[in-house]
Amino acid sequence: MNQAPTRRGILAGGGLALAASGLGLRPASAEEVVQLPFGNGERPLVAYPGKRPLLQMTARPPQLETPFAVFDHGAITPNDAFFVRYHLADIPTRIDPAAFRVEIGGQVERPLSLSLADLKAMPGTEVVAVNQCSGNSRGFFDPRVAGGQLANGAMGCARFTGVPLKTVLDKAGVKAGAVQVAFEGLDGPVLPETPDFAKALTLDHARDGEVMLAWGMNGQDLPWLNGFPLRLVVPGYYGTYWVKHLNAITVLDKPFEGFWMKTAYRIPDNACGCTEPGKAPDKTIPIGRFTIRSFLTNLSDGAQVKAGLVGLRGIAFDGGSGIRQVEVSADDGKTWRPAKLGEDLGRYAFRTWTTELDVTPGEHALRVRATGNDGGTQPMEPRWNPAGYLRNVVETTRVRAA
Ligand SMILES: Nc1nc2c(c(=O)[nH]1)N[C@H]1C(S)=C(S)[C@@H](COP(=O)(O)O)O[C@H]1N2
Ligand SMILES: [Mo]
Repeated sequence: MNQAPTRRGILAGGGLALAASGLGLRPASAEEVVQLPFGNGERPLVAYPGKRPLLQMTARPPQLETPFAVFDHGAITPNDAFFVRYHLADIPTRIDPAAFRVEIGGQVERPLSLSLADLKAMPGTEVVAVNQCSGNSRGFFDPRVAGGQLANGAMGCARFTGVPLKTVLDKAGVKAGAVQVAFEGLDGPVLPETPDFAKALTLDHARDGEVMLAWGMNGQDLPWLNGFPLRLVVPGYYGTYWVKHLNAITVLDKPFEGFWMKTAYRIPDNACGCTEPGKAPDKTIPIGRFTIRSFLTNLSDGAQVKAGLVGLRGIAFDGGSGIRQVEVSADDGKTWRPAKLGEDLGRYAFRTWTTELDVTPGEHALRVRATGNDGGTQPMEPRWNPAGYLRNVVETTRVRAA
């Protein structure tokens, strides 16, 4: 951060400020520490402005994981519980929404500088979509891999309100020969040597009508730490593309070569996106859509339950085909019983599910598996890649019934 942090919520000029006294907020007490189930998994629970206490992975920049129990409360993740991921320590702490502009330039007929009011005057759109960090669940990789050691809380699902990126690109008039669109936000590196965070989509993807510029999340302004006042929403795609505090959109006539596309956020170029554990891939491609996942949310590993009928519930999602089926198994995957799917909030959303299982006294390993409308499903054994991305093994929850 270059500016002195401020405690004032609203500045004299009418701008909003991140009312954090330094992104070095500390946990209120030593009890408020969560132990994630892997090495170096101690996380203080810290409440940042606009957020309930979340698992703090790093303080500068803030990287906060959602406590897993939140996902048991339904398909929508509340704004104050939504995870936070940043790469660069110089995150914006003051933004005047009235003065804010997003610039659309590069290979366009008419470069634009749009205010929030300009965007809100355009025909709007909404989507309920999951945002998940590529490194979600990285802490469970074995052998372990470098990078933020996250459990399963670097994901969330919200209703986003905004305008299709296509509408804005059409207004600017994309020139013939354009191939990609690059996106940048207001945050930046502390050291000039660090590459600024920028991402790109192919022009076809950028114009698919689903990628959107969002200002609203669950009926409110975007939380500060989730990209106030404007962010990119790329349904079905990993969070790395969901650029926050979005203020620059550049249409390109050649593929974007920035560090965060060319070097980082790449997966093995093969069907499983995996390599033999410990091996580097021969060839990589940029990460894209989510793998399909499902979770049991009402029982945690090691839980004690009463023998007999046990209610199970959870969530599932995939990269956008939508969830066709969720099944549970209590016999190491030999037999599966279908769960009942909850309300369909759209093919990019968390899909809730419920079922009951007759549990005899003793130890049980409960497994949950989702299948998408595209036929995709989850592997029984974890797959590995050096960056710790794409994790989607069938999750196992061990319970004891008495
Ligand atoms: N401006 C900006 N946008 C960003 C990032 C960033 O570091 N800076 N990180 C990306 C990554 S990797 C993820 S996973 C998502 C996380 O979104 P959230 O913090 O709103 O949960 O933001 C994306 N957008
Ligand atoms: Mo991410």
